[in-house]
Amino acid sequence: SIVKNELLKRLFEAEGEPVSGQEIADHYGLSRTAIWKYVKELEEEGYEIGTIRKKGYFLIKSPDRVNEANVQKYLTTKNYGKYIRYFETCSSTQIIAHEEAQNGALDGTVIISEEQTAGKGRMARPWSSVSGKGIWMSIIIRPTLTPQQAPQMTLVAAVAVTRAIQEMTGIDADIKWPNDILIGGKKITGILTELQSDPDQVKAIILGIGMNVNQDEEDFPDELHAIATSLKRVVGNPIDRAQLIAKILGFLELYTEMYEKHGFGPIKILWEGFSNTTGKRIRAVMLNETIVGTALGISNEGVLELKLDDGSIRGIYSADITISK
Ligand code: BTX
Repeated sequence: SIVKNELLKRLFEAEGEPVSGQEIADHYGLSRTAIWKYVKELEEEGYEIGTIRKKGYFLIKSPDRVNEANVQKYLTTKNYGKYIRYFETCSSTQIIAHEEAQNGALDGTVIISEEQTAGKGRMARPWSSVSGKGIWMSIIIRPTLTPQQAPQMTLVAAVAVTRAIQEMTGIDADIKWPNDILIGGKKITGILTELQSDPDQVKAIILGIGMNVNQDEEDFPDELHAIATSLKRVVGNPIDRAQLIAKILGFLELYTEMYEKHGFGPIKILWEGFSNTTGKRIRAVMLNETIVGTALGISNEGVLELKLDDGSIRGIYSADITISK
């Protein structure tokens, strides 16, 4: 409810100082008991709230949740994250975001869930999304782009996520073309870019970001032990997911705007600085064939350029790549 959000906002802003329940009650024409009921609701959601007689309520501790209030208190964006739909659990934030986009959701609307029961990667592969440990979110972006420019949004997002990890932890992650972010060779983040489009203009990009943040080893299914890791396992201590989400949204808004205004050039430079792909020997598995070559880099269109052993150069639009030493 609006009043509950306002109460929470004031509690955050007061940073532990008391907030007058009476004042909020007066402002919304409610009774003090109504405000007290919202306090009780917040306590049920895991907030610890203290009371000082005649002065009001103060915030002791907020729960480790990536809900609207916890994320928004860190936001510095213009649009991204102004509207957040939050779920304790859902099938896939991508599915919900597609529906919301169809129903007219605004640019920068974000769907976040503590858990996904049917998280998905590319080509309907499953994405492991255990409760309360990761960032499972989909952002609805309405950029002025043609459908041909949309795949580059994966690279824009990869740069944004990598910058956010860098700011939050001091660690430089590697981007593996096109959509993986790795630390020490293990996957920290996957990005899934989907489209709603007219023939010549993108209507919405549904950008799915799945980030392993606070999982311990036993939180991953067996088949991922060799290939996945979390920020907590790398850094050694838990990370504030809400703050990290706000940072990702900040960089994403910045770089999306940069891409719209100045084209792919500036993004390409940033991307190449983080890429672990350029110069490496690559095996690219595509739907109908597998080719091997040396990665020259990405083109101005975001296409991966491979130099094959016969000297010819091939542009790869979409593939799963493995990198040899
Ligand atoms: P991808 O197809 O590149 O990678 C999927 C592969 O990654 C899986 O086949 C599996 O081997 C591996 N994998 C699965 N879960 C994890 C994990 N938690 N950590 C590391 N590796 C894993 C990547 O697709 C794109 C993933 C996007 C996920 C987000 S979460 C929010 C949004 N909602 C949704 O359903 N998907 C996106």
